[in-house]
Amino acid sequence: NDGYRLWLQYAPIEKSDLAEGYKQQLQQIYLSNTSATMQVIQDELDLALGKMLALSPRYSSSNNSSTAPGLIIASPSQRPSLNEMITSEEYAALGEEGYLLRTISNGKKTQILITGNTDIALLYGTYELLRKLQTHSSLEKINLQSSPKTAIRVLNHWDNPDRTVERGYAGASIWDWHRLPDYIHPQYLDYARANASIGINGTVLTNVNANAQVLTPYFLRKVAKLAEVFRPYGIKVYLTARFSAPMELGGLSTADPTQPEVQEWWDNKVNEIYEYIPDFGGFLVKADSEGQPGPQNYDRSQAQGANMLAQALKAHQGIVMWRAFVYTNETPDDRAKQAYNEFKPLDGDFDDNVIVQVKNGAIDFQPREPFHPMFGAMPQTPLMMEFQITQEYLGQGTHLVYLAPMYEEVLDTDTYAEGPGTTVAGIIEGRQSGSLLTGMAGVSNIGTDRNWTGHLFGQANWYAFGKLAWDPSLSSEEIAEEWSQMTFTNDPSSTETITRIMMLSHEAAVNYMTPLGLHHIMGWSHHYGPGPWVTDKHRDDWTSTYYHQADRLGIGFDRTVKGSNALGQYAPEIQKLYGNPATCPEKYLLWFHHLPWEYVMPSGRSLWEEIALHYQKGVDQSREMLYAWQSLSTEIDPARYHQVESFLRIQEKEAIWWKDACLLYFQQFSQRPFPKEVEKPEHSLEYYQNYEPKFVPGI
Ligand code: BDP
Repeated sequence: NDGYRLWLQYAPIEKSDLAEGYKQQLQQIYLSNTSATMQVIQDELDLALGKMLALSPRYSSSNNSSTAPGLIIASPSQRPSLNEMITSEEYAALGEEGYLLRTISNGKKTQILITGNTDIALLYGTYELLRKLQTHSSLEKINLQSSPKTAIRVLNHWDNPDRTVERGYAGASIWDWHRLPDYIHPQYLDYARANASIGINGTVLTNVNANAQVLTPYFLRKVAKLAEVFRPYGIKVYLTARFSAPMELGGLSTADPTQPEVQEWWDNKVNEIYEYIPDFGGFLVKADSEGQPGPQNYDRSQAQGANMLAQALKAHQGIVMWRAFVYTNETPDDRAKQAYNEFKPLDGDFDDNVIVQVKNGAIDFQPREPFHPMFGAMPQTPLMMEFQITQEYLGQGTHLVYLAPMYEEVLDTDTYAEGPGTTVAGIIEGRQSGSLLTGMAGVSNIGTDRNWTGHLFGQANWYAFGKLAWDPSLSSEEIAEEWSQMTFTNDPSSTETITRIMMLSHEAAVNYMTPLGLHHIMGWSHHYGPGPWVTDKHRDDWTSTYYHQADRLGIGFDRTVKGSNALGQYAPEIQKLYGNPATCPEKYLLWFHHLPWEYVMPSGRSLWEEIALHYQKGVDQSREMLYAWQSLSTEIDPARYHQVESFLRIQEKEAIWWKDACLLYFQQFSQRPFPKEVEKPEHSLEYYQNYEPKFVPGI
């Protein structure tokens, strides 16, 4: 088992009574095979039931068949009698993508009903039923209705036309542009199945650092083919739009959004795209950021830039996802404040089909960040969440770090924007803006590696992202349990162990990388491994010293009123709570405060000691993860067991590397000994500074 089948393993169900019950229930299925999506449903059932139960179900779409089906998969238009069972209110509440899964009885026989308003809803419901089988759940008395809480649930591929993947750690891009549109790699279909199984309904095929070439007919033909493959699975394609494309492709002398010829160029380009792809989703745009062109080049606002594209897309129901990751080179006092300062004054200025895509935190996908202050600050603008699934700052393709607890932490945080209870999740669900345009984006961790994500547990991050995009209130622990059952085994004790490893992993990584609110102290450029000494680069805000500010007196970035006052961008309740080191959650302490080394922590220990002990704890936790996994050596198939085991050994080694490098570096300033619990560094600081890799493959 090389992991290719992801969470859709469909392992044979060995408990005979359970399997027998499922078989009885599922041998006769009502399904009217009238569309490509219904065919997908039937194919998936054939595959899954064949593998799990050695069952070839019989399908019928006759409403008066003599044997009553044990499973009915139908919308009311396919089976009008459903209207007698399910009220029109219930159907209305499901919306376009929601499904209802219910155990019903027709007098003599128990039946399972999967219904919804569209074929895609039925597909989602089918995957839910298969999940129940995969987790060996009872089919008696099911009664669940589920509708997505966000509308746009997209993967952002940072994939380039030459098949390199920016910050990709799992091989090359899965888009084989060269052979498209004539060759459909089977992986595209499995990609679509995997995404549909977790409710992902969109994919941005190309890198945010965009290449205008993807908008040329040469590429559009290929994109159209992918769109065709994904359509039956409810997945729309989107592209990144390079702001200067009118100059690069159209030969114009400007890309100024206020110039009619620029608007006209985009209008024509968009019309052309819709000729190739009638249900094209729209554009994702990175502008005025890290060298990307944008409206600032012409002294125009982000809203002017976004609205120009929005206008071109409007007639086709396309949308613009405009990124808030805007920061200029000369960030004067604090990069964390830039996006808010740029966007807040524009609240209400964006067209209806624009949604602003905001990273979870204000810096840049760090191992842990407090929520981005734009959440809650833009009541008249739809905001979508951008999480990074690829682990750029969290051990890349090598460390086991389950990201859902981090996503959950941000989603559950109260912004207090409109009084208590205005959580980040509520904002991205549109409860503040009232807009139906809502969404969540995840920067993809997928590549051509056989197991898709490089590290097998990277699959869990893709899975959890989809689940949380559908319902941001889900528990990361329950998602871990479910994923582990579907991916590895249903054995309760193994599931418990795997879930424990996963739930420990993010905190462990934060401890050995950036404890207590430290951030952006990773290796230069490739971002792998420790680099707290990174300084003197052409941009201050790309160095480590800019962020940790360690000196003889203390450490941390003062974002209170006495410092950059980035804290002033949050609601007064947050300002009060985080503004005082005594009440600021410890996990954000050095994010918001510069404190002396001898500062007394709630534990009674000094800040220095506490930092040192956190690094040690990260190392201890990485060992705990390794040993826990080793206890599963006879439970997991050898190939997957050994890959994860080797990676966990690397993780332990590198946790030590982080601890030693960071502590030796900070010790120069603190001038204090290590607490006795901390293992002695193996080498000198100089060694670590020279050891720093100059290049890490996979970028
Ligand atoms: C940074 C990455 C860079 C991306 C950028 C972004 O290092 O490669 O282009 O984010 O999100 O974290 O645009």
